[in-house]
Amino acid sequence: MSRYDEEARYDRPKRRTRPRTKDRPSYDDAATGFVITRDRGRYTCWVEPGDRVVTAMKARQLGRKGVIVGDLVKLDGDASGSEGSLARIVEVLPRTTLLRRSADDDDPVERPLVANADQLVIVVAVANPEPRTGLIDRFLVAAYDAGMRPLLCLTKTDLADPDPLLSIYRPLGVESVATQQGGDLSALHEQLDNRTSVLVGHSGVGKSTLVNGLIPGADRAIGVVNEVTGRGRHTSVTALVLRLPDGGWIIDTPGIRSFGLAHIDPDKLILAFPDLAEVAEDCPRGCTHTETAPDCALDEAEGVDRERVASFRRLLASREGRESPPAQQESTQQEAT
Ligand SMILES: Nc1nc2c(ncn2[C@@H]2O[C@H](COP(=O)(O)OP(=O)(O)OP(=O)(O)O)[C@@H](O)[C@H]2O)c(=O)[nH]1
Ligand SMILES: [Mg+2]
Ligand SMILES: [Zn+2]
Repeated sequence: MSRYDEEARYDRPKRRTRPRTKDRPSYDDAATGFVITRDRGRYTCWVEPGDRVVTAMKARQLGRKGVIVGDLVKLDGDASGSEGSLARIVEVLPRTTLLRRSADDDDPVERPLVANADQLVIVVAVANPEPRTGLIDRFLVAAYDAGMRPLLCLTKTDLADPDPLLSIYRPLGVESVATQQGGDLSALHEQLDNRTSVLVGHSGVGKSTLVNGLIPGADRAIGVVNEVTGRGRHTSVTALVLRLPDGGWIIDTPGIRSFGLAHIDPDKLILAFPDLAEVAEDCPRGCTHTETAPDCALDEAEGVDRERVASFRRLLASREGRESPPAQQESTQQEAT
């Protein structure tokens, strides 16, 4: 019997008569790895001492517990990182943040995406593909829910003026930067330094292009946006953590078309709409803020952008599994691949 099997059995006694902590080996001395990418059952981990990269698999005792990009894990077995070696992930350290989504708004199954990141960079092209505020609002909800700072990054500003979008989100206190391929990225650098940032957005908005601009030699593959459909080609297929030259980490993720929020409490949606939250303080007690809610303050409020109210209500409605207006249906559509 291999050492692996023995340990797995030791960790999962049939009858637990003593406190669990006494049954478990202590991994205090084990190396700590930072999960930078995964491919099927293999996790690539970065280990600070020796600046080494270690390939690992999940130990049996973790059971169904997920290991995701950004996790800090304890590595047992051969964590040397030498050619052909394989370590075992025996423990996942508590996460400081967790970015997650559901496949769709009425699908309660949560899909954890990235752990321990502190900034969500919402990458939106000002053109090709056309920007959708509905998706930006969704990402803002997800960022606040995950405990992450949102940063709006408007790309392809050589193709169109970013000001109309900036004028919607700046007053809400959302930090933003505008970029273009080959242009000056110092404003973006400043926002990323010493943070762990996740880039999210539709396929083809230019996430990998940004990574290549920020990190000389990163060499992320870049796709072409289809002229007819305006869709990207889903060039990046797995999330990957890269180290920024001036400190901090950046995580490139595959493009997504939908970002379900079924796991988020409807009461929390309004956190992403501070302009509306203020108005909603005048709502009757327990107001659901939907279109049919009696005396909802959002109906009459002056100085409130009706588009914003509509976007908020579309999110609310989609959360409740109700029929959504066409604009929303389009932005939550699954990519047909
Ligand atoms: N005009 C223009 N094109 C850009 C700019 N940035 C990126 N592109 C182009 O947009 C296309 C898609 O870029 P990618 O970086 O692959 O996009 P992505 O967001 O990583 O896409 P996925 O990996 O599929 O999610 C490529 O053809 C880029 O050359 C820009 O600032 N201006
Ligand atoms: Mg990409
Ligand atoms: Zn209300």
